[in-house]
Amino acid sequence: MFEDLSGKLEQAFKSVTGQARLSDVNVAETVREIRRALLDADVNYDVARSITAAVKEKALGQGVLASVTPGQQFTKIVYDELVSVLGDEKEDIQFASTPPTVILIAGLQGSGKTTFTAKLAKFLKSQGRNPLLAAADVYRPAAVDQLRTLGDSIEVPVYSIKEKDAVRTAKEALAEAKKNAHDTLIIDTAGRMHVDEVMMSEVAEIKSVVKPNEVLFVVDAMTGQDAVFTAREFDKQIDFNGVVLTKLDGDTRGGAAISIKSVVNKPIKFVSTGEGVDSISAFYPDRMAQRILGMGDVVSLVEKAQEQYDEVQARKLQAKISSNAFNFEDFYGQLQQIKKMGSMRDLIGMIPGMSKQLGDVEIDDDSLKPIEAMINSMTIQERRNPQLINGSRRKRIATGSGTSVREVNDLLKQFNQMKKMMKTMTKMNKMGRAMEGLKNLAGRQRLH
Ligand SMILES: Nc1nc2c(ncn2[C@@H]2O[C@H](COP(=O)(O)OP(=O)(O)OP(=O)(O)O)[C@@H](O)[C@H]2O)c(=O)[nH]1
Ligand SMILES: [Mg+2]
Repeated sequence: MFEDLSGKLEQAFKSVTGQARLSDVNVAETVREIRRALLDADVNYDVARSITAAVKEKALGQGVLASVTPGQQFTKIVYDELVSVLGDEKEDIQFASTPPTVILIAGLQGSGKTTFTAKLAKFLKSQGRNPLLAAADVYRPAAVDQLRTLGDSIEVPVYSIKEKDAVRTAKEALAEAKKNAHDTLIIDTAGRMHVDEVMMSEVAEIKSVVKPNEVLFVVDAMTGQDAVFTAREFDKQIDFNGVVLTKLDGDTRGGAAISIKSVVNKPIKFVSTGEGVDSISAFYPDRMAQRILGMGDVVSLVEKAQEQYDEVQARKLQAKISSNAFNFEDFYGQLQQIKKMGSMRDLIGMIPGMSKQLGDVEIDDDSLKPIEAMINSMTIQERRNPQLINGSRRKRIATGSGTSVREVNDLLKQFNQMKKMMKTMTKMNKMGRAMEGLKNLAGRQRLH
């Protein structure tokens, strides 16, 4: 699904991945690439523009999250924007408080209405409902048979009449549903090649007669911008409640899926991904956005980092590092920060490719414990002013923390090295560097 779009977006994020931080220049370039990718995918022009404008604003307005790359941060910003454009929350069918719930299915010819009618019936049946189908497509001779065959295969009854009267079929089917205690009636209607008067007036008449709880507009996602145009015309006249996107299994570029909610302001409720009666699923904006971006766990990684991120603290830290005032108190704060994010291995493992790179290197949270213990055994003055820590103080700290003087010596030595390194690495991702220093430290501590 949407391979082409996913590939192009990934390419766009790659261009910022190598950068140490988000700047005006690389944001503008990446945003341009994202817009191009969206337009190539046949996303509505205004929708593409509003997505990229929002992405740009957020990217420039956000502080750099210390523990993720700019590329990952960018992916998350685009993800949030896509989720919002796709509708934020999953939207359900509105069921009637007094049954039966009436669902009217409408759309252009060949969009997948009849197939969807059966799919929805099966879907609702599996949730314990007892549906009846109405064959209100009375024009195409084979239409009623098609629905009957589908109904038989899922063991759901189909109501039809001999006369070619769609409105009467719907009306009688409703009476039948009430009589036989069906809690759901799904009405399949005829499609036309184009949105025209005859079609509209018939659907409108059925709507006024049976007063459906839900009018679903079925649209073939393969038709791109045409689908969005049809939906808008349809909505003006029929005022539907939700959209069903079909044929998402095909070679669709994604434009209709991404544009339709913004243009029509009606939620996508279901998607259909195949010809079989089981190929139906409720529509989840977040899952769809994740699929479009093909981005694995980057979202949760950035979310975690964001949760813990405190811009003010990060700035303070940066200032301390550059003025060489970074001390054990700051270091301890960083340790706690890392601990809050979960285990180091979890955190690093979420970065694509990193788990493999780490290979057999053990990053053991336990290895941080002696370091913490040693810092805990320092007085506040010692933490703020590590050069105070002379021989006798080292001995006291070792005893207090259950470590050896040698370990305390190592910690102090490595802390000084790390401090120097952090200072020189101003161009690099600061927290990432700090973590690396910590990793070395943790690794060496374990050797003792
Ligand atoms: N690949 C794929 N094919 C689908 C999907 N939904 C429907 N189809 C196929 O599309 C064709 C048209 O489906 P129908 O359900 O008959 O469409 P319709 O809107 O009822 O068509 P009319 O009644 O003629 O207007 C059929 O061959 C279906 O099998 C889908 O999600 N994926
Ligand atoms: Mg049909």
